[in-house]
Amino acid sequence: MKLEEAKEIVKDILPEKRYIHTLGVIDTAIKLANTHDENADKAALAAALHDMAKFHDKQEMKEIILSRHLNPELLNFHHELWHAPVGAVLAEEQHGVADEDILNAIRYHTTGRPGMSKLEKIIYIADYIEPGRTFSGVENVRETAGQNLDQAMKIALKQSILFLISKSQPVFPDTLATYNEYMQKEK
Ligand code: DGI
Ligand code: FE
Ligand code: FE
Repeated sequence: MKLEEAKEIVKDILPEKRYIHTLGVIDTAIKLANTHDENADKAALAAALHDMAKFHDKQEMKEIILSRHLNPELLNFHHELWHAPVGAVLAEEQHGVADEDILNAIRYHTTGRPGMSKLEKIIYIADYIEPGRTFSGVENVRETAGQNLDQAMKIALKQSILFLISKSQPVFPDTLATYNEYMQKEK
């Protein structure tokens, strides 16, 4: 699929604010890909589609999680987490995206996972730092992302988990496992 085609698809299904966020993620992902020797076309396509299921019907998402045998643990957590793995299913099944790295970048953009590829890290970070993000701490990750993706992941994961804890929210196991991986290896 071409980037322009992906943009048309999400422009139709996302509210304007979310579409503008998506454009910010595309732009940021292309820049990070160029800086860190990743394929910028793949980064742009993954970014364009990353939130495609963000407003998908909750019941339909539940059915997709069950019927495609996705991690059943998802259903014990907030439905906000479902749009990432469900988005990967829709990208593959409805739009013919076959590149496993692109699908994984969509699938794990919210929680991360241990052993993330460079593309997965780029989408995770681009989602976190795109120009529309203004929360406190975003600058820490913006400043670092151009130099060192792993360092940026470390900061983003730590801040995300602290944010969830400050809201007394449960933390999904993949998010904790990713955090642990980054804090255990010397990066
Ligand atoms: O879809 P976006 O808003 O662009 O960003 P995202 O895909 O990173 O989703 C962020 C939302 O997901 C935010 O509301 C916090 C929530 N979230 C992320 N990780 C976890 C989580 N919520 C819970 N309960 N547990 C998590 O581990
Ligand atoms: Fe998302
Ligand atoms: Fe997003």
